[in-house]
Amino acid sequence: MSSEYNASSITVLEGLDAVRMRPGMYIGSTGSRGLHHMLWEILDNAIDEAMGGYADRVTVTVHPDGSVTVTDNGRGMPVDMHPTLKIPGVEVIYTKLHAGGKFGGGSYTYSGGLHGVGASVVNALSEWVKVQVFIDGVEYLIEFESKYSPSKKKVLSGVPKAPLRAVGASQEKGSWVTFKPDAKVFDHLNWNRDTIDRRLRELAYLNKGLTIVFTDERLREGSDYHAEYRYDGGIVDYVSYLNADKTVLHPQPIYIEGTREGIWVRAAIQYTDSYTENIFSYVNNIPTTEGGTHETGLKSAITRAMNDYARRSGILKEKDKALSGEDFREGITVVLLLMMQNIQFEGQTKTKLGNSEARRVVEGVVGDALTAFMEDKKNAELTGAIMDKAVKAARVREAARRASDLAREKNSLEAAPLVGKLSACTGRDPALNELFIVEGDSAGGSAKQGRDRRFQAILPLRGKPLNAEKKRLDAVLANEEFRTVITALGCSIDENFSLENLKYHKVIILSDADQDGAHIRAILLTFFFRYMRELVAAGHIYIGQPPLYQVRTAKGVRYCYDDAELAQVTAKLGRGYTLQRYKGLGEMNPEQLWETTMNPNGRKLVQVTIDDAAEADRLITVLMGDKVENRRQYIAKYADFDRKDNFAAQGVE
Ligand code: 1YM
Repeated sequence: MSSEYNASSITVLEGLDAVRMRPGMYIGSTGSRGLHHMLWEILDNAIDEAMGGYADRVTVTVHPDGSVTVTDNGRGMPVDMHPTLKIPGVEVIYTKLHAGGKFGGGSYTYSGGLHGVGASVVNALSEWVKVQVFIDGVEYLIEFESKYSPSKKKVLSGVPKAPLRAVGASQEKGSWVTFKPDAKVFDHLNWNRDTIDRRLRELAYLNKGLTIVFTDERLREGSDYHAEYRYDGGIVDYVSYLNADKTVLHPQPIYIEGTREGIWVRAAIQYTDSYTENIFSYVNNIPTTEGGTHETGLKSAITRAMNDYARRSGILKEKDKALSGEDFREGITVVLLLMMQNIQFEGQTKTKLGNSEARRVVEGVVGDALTAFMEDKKNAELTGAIMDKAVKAARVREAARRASDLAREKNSLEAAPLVGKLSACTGRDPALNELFIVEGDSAGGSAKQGRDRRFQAILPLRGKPLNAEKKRLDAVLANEEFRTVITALGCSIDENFSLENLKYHKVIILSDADQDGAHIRAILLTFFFRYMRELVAAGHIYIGQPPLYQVRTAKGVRYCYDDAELAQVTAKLGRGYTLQRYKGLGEMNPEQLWETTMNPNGRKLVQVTIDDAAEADRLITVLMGDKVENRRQYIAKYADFDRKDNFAAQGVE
């Protein structure tokens, strides 16, 4: 961060028209995701300023008209003239595509920039942008707008309304940016408070000591939503937060920090008494949901350092086999954060780190730190507890393997017969095929008769599957209901999971609209999340929405999917209708079930996505874990919990 900025260090590539022509290429979509990317771009610049050590406070304010203000209290964007363009630095940043010290290297050593497209793209796709810069007691202002030019017969985007000017004296310092995304570009301007809130909290955890303030002014006057995040413990606080509803083996997470080959590594690790492993990794503040080289390095480090220790200390005798990585990761929660240049993303959703040097560096930093930690007499008790847990995990795993030959079983499940359970479809294209997992035999029967057998397969669940949250893999595999699901899907589970072998690209959970149905749905989601997370991440899991009511009149029938719709429909009809409330799927005959719930033309499906794996994990722990009191409180707080769960629900059909 030592290199001096001046306007000449900004490299200039091209103008803004290209962005208007193809917004999707620059921000991914013009839907909700693209809209929020606009905010992340501006926010990135503010966070970068804080990461450089120049700012300690960032604010985000959503206004009622759909505009958003982002501020930081840093150095302020450059206002001096660019030597060749002869316009102020701030104007270059907002009007020239790819302008920014970010791309020249040098000043922005660790710039995240998920999309790297920057402020100019936001300007190009906004109706207007207002930039205020506060430097040395002076406030500077420049405003941009996009508007139709009759002479050029096109929209000119992001044009300065007037040259940058000093508007007066001010005690502030830093940069303030207000922008209103163009309603002609975006499908809507509905900012999602939860999405913003979660991202800001996450950023506060990742940037120790930074204060992030969020205000949503869209509520009634005088009742703005207000949140303030600041974590002086950084990712250590983050891990404690993630484990708040679990029973931990040690109160204080293990903290590791180090820099090698220009890559900065931080990790916080804490063991719980659960059986699942949870690793949340980030590179330059960007979540790497699909993992990648840094996670591989982390895992190798843990396995190697802990096995070495087990040997040295005599826990493992000469004749003993080394413990497996899984054994050392049972019950672990890790937050791993890297800062590095030239990040390469791979994978289905481009959230998998590909840089090979990251693996080497993380393995080195974490391995050395863990070894030192375990050798330290102060940590003898915890080290012993970790070793005990791993040895126990290995023993259980070994016993299970011997009893049922687990490893082979995981693979052979695909071939196991499903006679009498699955009603397969005739089509052979997984991309078109749908699997309905249906609660109960009677509903299963209706679904089987009502379906379009060319692409719809039916799998009725007889009993309640067990709660995967409280069980190890061997118990999950021993469960009849889960075995059928795994066999039907064909993609195996856990370490053996392979998305390519998935036989149905839509997996639709269909359960009754009652407590039991909600429970079965939660159990299935927990299972998918714990053992087939990629399936959820790739958007293959859906929740079917059967109607709650049938309203019959002389003219025909209407189905209503919730109470609000029912109220609307009956209000319109006045009198002269009969109302039937469906208590379960089983009450519908095959034709009705097809018409209301299965027919792709007209049915409602809710797609289950993981926007935020860390938050989803915390929620599953609360809802499916052991701490009954926390669950009670949570449910009391969010009465419609199964809609608010952190699998973001998106209506798609
Ligand atoms: C609310 C958004 O953009 N803050 C911000 C941006 C910059 C600077 C400071 C900055 C950076 C540097 C030097 C440097 C940017 N500068 C550039 C560019 N907040 C917000 N605060 N002086 C000021 O990197 O050396 C791009 S962003 F291009 F000038 F380097």
